[in-house]
Amino acid sequence: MKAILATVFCLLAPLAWAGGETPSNPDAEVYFVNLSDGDTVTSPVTVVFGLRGMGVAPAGTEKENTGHHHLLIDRPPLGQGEDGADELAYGLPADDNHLHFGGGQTEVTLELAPGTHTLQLVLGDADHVPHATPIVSEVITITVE
Ligand SMILES: [Cu+2]
Repeated sequence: MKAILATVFCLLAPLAWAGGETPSNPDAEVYFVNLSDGDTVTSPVTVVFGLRGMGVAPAGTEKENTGHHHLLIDRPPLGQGEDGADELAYGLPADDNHLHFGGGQTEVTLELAPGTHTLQLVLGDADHVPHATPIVSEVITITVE
């Protein structure tokens, strides 16, 4: 039984960390256009999403090398945290820490409380699942005055 379980985990683990099933352009990049790690800003904060090497398409669009933006706020980097592996395999939740831009939007203006906040951009496929390989930005920390 132990041997069988070990085999199952060996098969599943690489898949879970590889993202979903939609292939990405592994050279694609998602990035913050107007913010850098360590910036101090005032609320409301406009965040502009940059993407090169792939295209933006609304959620539900099954088109090669496209996806829609997600903004992760104040949570561990994609793939980490309690639900990290599940998010890579099955998709991102939608809540205050996970904003979806399923209309194909490329910027947002946020009300953020004073203090420090982390932000990370993640591209998701038609079903909100990160691609294989996942296209993610660096995690930046900003301070809201
Ligand atoms: Cu989404």
